[in-house]
Amino acid sequence: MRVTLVQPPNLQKSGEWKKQQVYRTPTNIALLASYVREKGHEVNIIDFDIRGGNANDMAEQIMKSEPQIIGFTCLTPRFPIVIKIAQHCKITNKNVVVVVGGPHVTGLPQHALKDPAIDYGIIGEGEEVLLEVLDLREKGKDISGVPGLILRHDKGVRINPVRPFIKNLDVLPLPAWDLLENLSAYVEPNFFYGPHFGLLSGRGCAWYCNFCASEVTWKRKVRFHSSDYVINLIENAVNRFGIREFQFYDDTFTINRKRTLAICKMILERKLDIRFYVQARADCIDFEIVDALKKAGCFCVAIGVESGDEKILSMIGKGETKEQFRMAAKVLRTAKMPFLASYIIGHPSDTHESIRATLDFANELDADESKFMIATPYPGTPLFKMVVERKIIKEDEAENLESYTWYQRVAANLSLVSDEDLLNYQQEAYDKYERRKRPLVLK
Ligand code: B12
Repeated sequence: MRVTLVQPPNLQKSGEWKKQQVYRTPTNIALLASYVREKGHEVNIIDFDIRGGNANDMAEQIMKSEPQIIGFTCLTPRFPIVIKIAQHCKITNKNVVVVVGGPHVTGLPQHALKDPAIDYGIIGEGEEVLLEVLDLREKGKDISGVPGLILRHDKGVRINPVRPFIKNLDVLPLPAWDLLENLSAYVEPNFFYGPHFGLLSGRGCAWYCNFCASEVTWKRKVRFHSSDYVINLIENAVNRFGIREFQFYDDTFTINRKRTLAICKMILERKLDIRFYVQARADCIDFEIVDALKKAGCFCVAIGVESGDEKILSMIGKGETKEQFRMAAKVLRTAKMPFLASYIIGHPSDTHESIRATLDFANELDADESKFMIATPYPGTPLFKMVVERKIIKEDEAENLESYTWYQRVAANLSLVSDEDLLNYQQEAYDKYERRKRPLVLK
């Protein structure tokens, strides 16, 4: 079958944040693409984060690839634009099949098909579901029993049981980078000298913070690629695509100490000469790990601190204390490893005092870069359940989904301060910490 996989655009490239040039590879669709291509299907990828345009133009570009099936990946704020693009595609060819997957659909499957332009949704890990759909359609067979599929049924919507996770992640072929049309577009000037790839060394997170959407798809289960697979992933990027800079998308790259040390050792032994950036947790690093990362080419460790108030930290389920963050900052500084700390403003029951404590804590930790997000209730998270229960939003409030972003918008406020104050605190923090930001790339 001929399938076109689409990354919809980010509509929020405006205001202050427009200056932040951040373009990340749609690794998820590159992975889906390579999986189904290996089994004989014909695949195209279009990344509208890079191309831009309006819904009509975008649909035209998609339809030029003459797809039989279009697969959109979908983050919550992009659901409305996915619907618009799909509607335009259907005007050109009403028989084209539109499938939507990704964190938004997995978090809110009952509303995935609310627009008739969307034919099917896919929940959870997508590779095997997509392949089964393509294989069955190719043979003209019924797909309604495919596990992980959301479909229309008896005037309603049926959500088939989610598929079990792939047991051994190493069976996955390397992402189809060759299908991304313009590799040089994936830049982030404060972090990387040139284009970079987003890599995954595993999937899932072992913790359960109330705002985080990781559990929604990955069910608090962490699966790893072997260190051999990770090295192969890097070598392929270096040797075949000339890419030497990477961001690991893993929630906590350092969760398995032994594997982290093994990967770092292999990077050195093979003289890969790369630069990379990882996300970790304060309680999953120590001097030996950070030192090994540094020697292997890691130039930044990102830590989610989230709040400077102990009660809030405990309420959100972070499972870490301020003292642990202080210790981690000390370890990172001793190892001369730059670090990025991210914070959330507007947690449930956050007050002026607790938000101030967060800003003060950011000052104390003095990370090389500090980011401040506004708490946003992504579908499927405990935070989302809270806002629905308290009737702050309606579960299917599709019109408002574009505001489900961490920056300059308040989607639903569970804190004890006003929306306006939240936005002001974010702006204050942005102004102060942007000025203090230490470049991770030396010009
Ligand atoms: C890289 C990344 C991005 C990149 C690229 C996104 C992308 N499409 O990959 C960019 C920078 C664009 C991005 C932006 C945002 N992101 Co982001 N991002 C990630 C990150 C770190 C990795 C994504 C990834 O590759 N995961 C691994 C792959 C294997 O998983 P996956 O993406 O879920 O894909 C699998 C399935 O979902 C499914 N699937 C996905 N798409 C499709 C499509 C089809 C057709 C099919 C069949 C299956 C399918 O199959 C895939 C393979 O198994 C994740 C965290 C994480 N570790 O996952 C957050 C994450 C996806 N992001 C998140 C958020 C909140 C955002 C923002 C909204 C934050 C913000 N700034 O406000 C923005 C979007 C802003 C906007 N206005 O549009 C949330 C998702 C919440 C949600 N419901 O949308 C996550 C989960 C972080 C978190 N832990 O909460 N992000």
